[in-house]
Amino acid sequence: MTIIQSKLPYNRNALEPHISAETLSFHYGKHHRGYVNKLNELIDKTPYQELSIEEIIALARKKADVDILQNASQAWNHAFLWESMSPTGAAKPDGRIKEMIQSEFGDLDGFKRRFGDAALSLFGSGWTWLVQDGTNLRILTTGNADSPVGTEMTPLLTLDVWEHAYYLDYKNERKRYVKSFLDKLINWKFVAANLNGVEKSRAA
Ligand code: MN3
Repeated sequence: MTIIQSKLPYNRNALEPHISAETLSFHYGKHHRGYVNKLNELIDKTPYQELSIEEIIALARKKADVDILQNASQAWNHAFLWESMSPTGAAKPDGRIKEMIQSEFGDLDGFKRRFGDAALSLFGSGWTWLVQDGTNLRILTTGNADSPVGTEMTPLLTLDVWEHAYYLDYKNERKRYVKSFLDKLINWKFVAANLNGVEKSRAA
């Protein structure tokens, strides 16, 4: 089975002015596509070919197949990133996710502070995550291509803090990029839909 790159769920200029069409064109069309293509090369004529993207990640982690793990993880992480953002992302969390945020972080601003601090404190390249861990919410960072996929935690939201995600628009100002994401782009409907880890296999 060839891993197919997931569709971008909006137009390439849909996140402007926060993320430019140029950034999204490179990020989706070159970086994300590159990981998917490389993964397909690596798994060609191997037992990995029969597996879903999540199964590939789990098996590659277990067997320490680093190249496959990194490219599969990056493929999955980017598909999850596109869904984590929305052109109308300013909508606030509601219902169960709102209650969980209040109980873990005090309020939405408390969540933004903690998530922002995590994203800014990550040295070098990686990802910042909101995950569900049992009945609790947690904020995590993972270096380079790593991700919580295949662990007991359920990813709810992610932000890419590799420089390629923001350099064209924000240059070295990761803080302004993170603030735009937190204030303008988070797809809270997607976050809420991920609660409880409804099992679904994603495209890459
Ligand atoms: Mn990226």
